[in-house]
Amino acid sequence: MVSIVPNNIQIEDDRTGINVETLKRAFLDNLFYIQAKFPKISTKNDYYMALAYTVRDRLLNRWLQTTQTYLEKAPRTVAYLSAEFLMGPHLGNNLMNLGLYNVVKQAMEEFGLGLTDLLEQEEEPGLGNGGLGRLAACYIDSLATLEIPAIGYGIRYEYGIFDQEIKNGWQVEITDKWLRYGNPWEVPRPEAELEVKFGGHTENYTDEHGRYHVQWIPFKVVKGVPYDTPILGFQTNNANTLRLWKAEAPESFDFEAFNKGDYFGSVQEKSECENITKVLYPNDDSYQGKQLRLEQQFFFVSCSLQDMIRMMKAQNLTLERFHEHFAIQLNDTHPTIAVAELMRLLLDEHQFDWDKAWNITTKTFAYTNHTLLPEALERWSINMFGSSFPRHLQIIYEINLRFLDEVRIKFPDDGNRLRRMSIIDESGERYIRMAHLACVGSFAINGVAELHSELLKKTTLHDFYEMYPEKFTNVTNGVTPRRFMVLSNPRLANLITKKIGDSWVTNLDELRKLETFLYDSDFCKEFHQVKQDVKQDLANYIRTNYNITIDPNSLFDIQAKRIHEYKRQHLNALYIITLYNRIKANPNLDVTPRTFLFGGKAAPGYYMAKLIIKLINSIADVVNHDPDMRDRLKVIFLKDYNVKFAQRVYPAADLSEQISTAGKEASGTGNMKFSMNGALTIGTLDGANIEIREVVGEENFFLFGLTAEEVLQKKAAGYNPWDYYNSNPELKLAIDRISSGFFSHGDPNLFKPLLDSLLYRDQYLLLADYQSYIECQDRVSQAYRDREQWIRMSILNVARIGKFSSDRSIRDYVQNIWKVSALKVEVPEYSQSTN
Ligand code: HBZ
Repeated sequence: MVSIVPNNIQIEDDRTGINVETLKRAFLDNLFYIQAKFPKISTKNDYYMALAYTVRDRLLNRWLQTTQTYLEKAPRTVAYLSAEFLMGPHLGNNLMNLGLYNVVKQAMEEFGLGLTDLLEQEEEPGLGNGGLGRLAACYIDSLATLEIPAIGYGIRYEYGIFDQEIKNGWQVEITDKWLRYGNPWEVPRPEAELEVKFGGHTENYTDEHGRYHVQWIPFKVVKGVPYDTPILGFQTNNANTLRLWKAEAPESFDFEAFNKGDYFGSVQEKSECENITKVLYPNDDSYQGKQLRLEQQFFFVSCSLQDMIRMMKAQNLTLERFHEHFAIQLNDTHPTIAVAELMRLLLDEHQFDWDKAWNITTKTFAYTNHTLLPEALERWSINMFGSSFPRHLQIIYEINLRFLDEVRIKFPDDGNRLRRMSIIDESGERYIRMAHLACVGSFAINGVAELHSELLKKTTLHDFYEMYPEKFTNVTNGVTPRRFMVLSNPRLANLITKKIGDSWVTNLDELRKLETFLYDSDFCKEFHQVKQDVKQDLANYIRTNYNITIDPNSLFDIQAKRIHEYKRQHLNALYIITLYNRIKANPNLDVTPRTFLFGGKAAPGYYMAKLIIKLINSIADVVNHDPDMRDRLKVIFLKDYNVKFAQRVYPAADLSEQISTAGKEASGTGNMKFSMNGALTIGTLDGANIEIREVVGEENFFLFGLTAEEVLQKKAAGYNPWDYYNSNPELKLAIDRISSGFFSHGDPNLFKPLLDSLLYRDQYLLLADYQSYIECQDRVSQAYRDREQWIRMSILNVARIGKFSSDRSIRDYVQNIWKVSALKVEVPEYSQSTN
């Protein structure tokens, strides 16, 4: 293959060379020519930027070679549509993927700069809320590593998920100005901008052949500008693209006509256009029917579909084969308006007839569901939807009409079924049910863990399962071991590689080989030492940032995830209070010292979640200041839990809290990241916990609580939380401690909403699971005392976790859903010596 690097760039050129001397020269060059600084006046951020550009230069060849290869070969391509990509910092990941980590570290050291310091400087792109957004990030990592042609399409939010501060124990939200100092990893492509229409009305016309057509006359048009970020694979030349869309105002003639003579009005219109991609909605697992959110969804979906059509045209491919060229994955219902938009593009802009367009559309899309929580299912009021997307509303009505005819044929005389399945909810004010549209418009529907996929078929999507059983499948989530082991836990990664070689990084099942060393006392010692060292790192971090000293010999018990009642951080809190009460009652009690660490953001409008944060901080206040607790119990709420910080947290955990009410957590992915790093799990039979327990072995997993089925039975039988409160003295004491004002400076009202919700409703069955949980926690404390046995359980968790690599998940999608093939990219070699 011919090199596309300009031929006046030579081997060891400043932009490509990868030995220490060249890297140093390139770094100073970028500091000078990009940051316009010399060392004496440079800030840490200048150094970070200079290094980022130095690294970026070195990945461009792979990226552009990949683009060229895909353009030439026109392979079947995955388009992963997601309103969220929670990427985390890029620098370390790119260094690792380029194989430049160590040589760059040395180059920086020769300048007296610490690489870890520079890595810390990167402001992470927090373009997601939690699990769903991070899953998208893990998946594009694996797609590149597995050499699958793929594009990630999403939104370039100007403000990502808010930064969290804690003031007086309460969460305070701070705007995330992640672009403030520039983003060296993105390349704007203004030349590839597209137009997206909003509002207005439709008009019918008949063409010269007497064919009937519909035209959408929009109220406004917004420009979508793509910003591209390269996504490197590990140990491969393939580098895929993450293409995020930014909304801008057009300066078109039409647009000005709306604002004739009204300068301020037109500037206001401009900022209204740009509002579309201003900010990420900070809700996870709860839905808010805001028009702007709907507009965000349509905006990025329309840009992405038009982009795909444009690419096919550039490759001289006919749109009749759209579904052969692209497999589009819908990451939850957020991009589901794509079903209607692809229909519109084919019908109205490319003159396909309905049947042909529908055939293409339904062979293109596949839908991943991430939740069973009814409050999270998206539905848009017909009025709101129709006012922004009048043409799409017509198309959805037509899809529904034809769909209900199909249902009628398969299930005659079943009016209730028709009402239940209709894409339009007509039980009161009329709504569009996006999950129904996704099911009808997709050829595949999957849940994200085995239990979740089964429950989907049995409950939320039961009717659709009966209608289209062949569409349903499961793909259990996975996470990338590159970021969450190699990068975040180099000590552990090095130890593993020393024992079994490094092929585990791309073939995680190889970790099984570690089982050979289970009774090798030197290995066990080293393994333990790694954990202790990493815990010491976290302890140092906490001392520096919180001025609290924690003991690395205590059991690090960590619950890190979004705050939600179904995730039951307050059940964990009840156990802490129980331990506190026991020690107060018996100050000489022999307890296993524990450090309870929490991290996670609450949706700003979710009052109960915010109250849970306040409760944890209030308990921490009392516990950490009580001399009776010294060296036995510490509680810390770690603020602003994000990807960067998560990378410090997972490696340091002894115990991973995965304690959601069974049937509520679709999968969980933190559970996998903890386990990969040798934490043992205390968990319910929920989401992927079930599968984790299956592979690591039930003797290496702390199980408690009701099963999903028992939860349903209990509720059906008329669950009464008071029965548990009245019959369990430790539970009663723990709750009474809170309601007495003990943790709230005597104020009995502060936590009343939380306690009332537990005692009068307890939707998530905390009280029912309390006894089982504390008994299980007591078993954990006992087990931790047998150091050697604990280490072996921990090793087994690492050794058997291979299934939960996102590489396995992506292979599942590739084989069972997308039917795409890998396409290896060749890169003409420069001399790649690092010495
Ligand atoms: O998706 C999570 C599930 O709760 C978790 O169990 C699963 O492991 C993970 C990946 O499959 N769901 C989310 O994170 N959901 C959201 O963040 C969300 C964001 C915006 C919404 C709705 C949900 O409008």
